[in-house]
Amino acid sequence: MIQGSVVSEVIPPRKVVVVIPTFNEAGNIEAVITGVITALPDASILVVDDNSPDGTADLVESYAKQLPKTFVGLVQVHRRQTKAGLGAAYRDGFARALEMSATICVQMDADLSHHPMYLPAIVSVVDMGADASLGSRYIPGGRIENWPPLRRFLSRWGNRFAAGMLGLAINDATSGYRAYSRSILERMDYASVEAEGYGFQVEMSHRAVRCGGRIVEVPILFTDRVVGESKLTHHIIGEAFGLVVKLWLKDRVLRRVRRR
Ligand SMILES: Nc1nc2c(ncn2[C@@H]2O[C@H](COP(=O)(O)OP(=O)(O)OP(=O)(O)O)[C@@H](O)[C@H]2O)c(=O)[nH]1
Ligand SMILES: [Mg+2]
Repeated sequence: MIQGSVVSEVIPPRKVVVVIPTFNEAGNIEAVITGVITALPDASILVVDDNSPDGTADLVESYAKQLPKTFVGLVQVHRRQTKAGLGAAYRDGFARALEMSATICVQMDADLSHHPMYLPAIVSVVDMGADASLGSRYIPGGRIENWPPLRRFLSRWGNRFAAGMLGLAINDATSGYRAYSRSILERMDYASVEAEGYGFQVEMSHRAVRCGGRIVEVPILFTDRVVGESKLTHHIIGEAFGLVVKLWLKDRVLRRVRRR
């Protein structure tokens, strides 16, 4: 009894906030929310919507009202004025999740490429002491379904390039299915990450590693979206490539300065 009260003073109770950025995901979002609630009934869900013309935000709010009483208040929408990219949505979403007292902050796409059934595994890794866990397509047990050869090639070699250049020892640094502990998010200064799209995931991975974070990869089956449209552009691919080169240069300069 005494031991229990001492522990509860030191360790805050677990609070998981799942941040889901959306732009035109009306065809997917209800299934995603149902999946998250089923997999992690104690989690809060924060949908970060950039004023989707297809009414995704309204749909989430009316869907949340229909949920059983146990889930009242657990599903929230943060409405942003205009489409400003994935990185901006995540920076905003993480800040809100921390305000909501999250001890574990999850990020996942709303297009059903990230199956909610992996949530318990991804979250429990952080619960057990890791600083971050990544849903990984490129470790044993991980797989991709229904991606054309060019997407596979770009993703696989993009990851090899990023990990090799930056010495990340991470197999899937572009994965957008992750969980962070509160403490690593606070240490990483995520608000100053400028990249969007895949670049955002790579830069967050790089910062987590440089902060001395303990990072664990969990195998996932990634399936291509069936409903809605991809927001991937040439600009996002170019940005990620340029970012890796920029971070590599920065690392080299820092190493030289430290050696002096
Ligand atoms: N709030 C917000 N969400 C976005 C924005 N761009 C993309 N998203 C969401 O971010 C998630 C990932 O976007 P996708 O279009 O699936 O892009 P992707 O997964 O990188 O690319 P694909 O593999 O082709 O699907 C989805 O939930 C999108 O709705 C944006 O500008 N703002
Ligand atoms: Mg996607």
